[in-house]
Amino acid sequence: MLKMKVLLLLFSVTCHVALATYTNGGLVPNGNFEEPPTPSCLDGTKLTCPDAIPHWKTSGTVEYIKSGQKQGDMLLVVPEGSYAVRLGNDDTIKQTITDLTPGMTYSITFSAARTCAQQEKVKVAVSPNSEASDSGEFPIQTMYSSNGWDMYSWAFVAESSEVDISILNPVVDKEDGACGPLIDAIALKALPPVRRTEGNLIRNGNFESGPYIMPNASSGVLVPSNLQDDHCPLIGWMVTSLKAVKYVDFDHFFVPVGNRAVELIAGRESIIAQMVRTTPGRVYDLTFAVGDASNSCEGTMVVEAFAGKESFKVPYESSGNGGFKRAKLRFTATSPLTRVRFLSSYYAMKSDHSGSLCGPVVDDVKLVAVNTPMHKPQHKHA
Ligand SMILES: [Ca+2]
Ligand SMILES: [Ca+2]
Repeated sequence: MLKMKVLLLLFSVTCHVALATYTNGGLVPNGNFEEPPTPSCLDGTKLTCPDAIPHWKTSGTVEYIKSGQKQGDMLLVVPEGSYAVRLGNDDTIKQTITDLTPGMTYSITFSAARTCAQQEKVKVAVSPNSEASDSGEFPIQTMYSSNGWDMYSWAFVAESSEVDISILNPVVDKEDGACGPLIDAIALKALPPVRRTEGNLIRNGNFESGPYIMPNASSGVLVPSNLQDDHCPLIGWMVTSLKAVKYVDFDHFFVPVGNRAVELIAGRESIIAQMVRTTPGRVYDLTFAVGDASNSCEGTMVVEAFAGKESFKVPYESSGNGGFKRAKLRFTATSPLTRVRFLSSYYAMKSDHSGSLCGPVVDDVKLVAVNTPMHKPQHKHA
């Protein structure tokens, strides 16, 4: 009997571990490249075997870069620990991730640093993938953080328990191969569906469900633009603008409510949006918090909130030290689907002379139907 109990306990523990893969997020095996390549597979910094780095497969002339290495006069910055890889033209790194839950959405977070002034791009893809040419593309010529590298995120739905994740450097034009981006700190996080909380028609209005943020990374995570719904790691939301928004955490920033919020870092080019089911003629209140992330982003900021055709400007005076105010937009829905979106009217730059873009923070978004007798839907006779 006791043996049976022990076996059952072991079974449930094993099941729990298998189901809990990446529940709290974390690096993929050797996702930070700190486990070194086989020495015989290194020619200077160049990897000469496709399986030189433990857990990874590489193609092309991927380089293994040590922190402090020089490229001409430039000191190469490694995002995490002491080592990272550099992807030359058309180079790819790939890993097969196991024990994923089919049907579950996962976010990928990775760090990238450009090594030249030219335009650089990084592409992320997963396989199996029933959609053709369904990959994420990340332009990395705009640096948002002041330490020389940024964290990027993307999401995918696992179509199998085993998924190949590839990161590649597509050739934009014939350029210097030594200019390829440095890649480091590749992590995953499971993003289960987020239910609407009672009365609130917005999903994930508090932004608590989003991409993994490395505990020691103080720069926030970029959520790139123009992602299709199933690739946006901010569950429920879309980034519908040309530029990214930044996902910020309580450990390193001021966050109005809970542990996560969104910083609109690129003025009118940084837009988050969500489609909400509404009843035409019915009155709704859109409420939200506007603040600053305590990241030296000072001055007058304005957040514009849109609900369908209605819009509303919320000014916020930032001292750069954190804080927020609440705002409310009351509107009458004119359509069965209302697009709620937020943008920042102005561009802002940090006052720390880093030249980094920054902006207002949006959090705690709620859309609630208002029961006012004055605004009862008007029933028209056909
Ligand atoms: Ca590393
Ligand atoms: Ca929040």
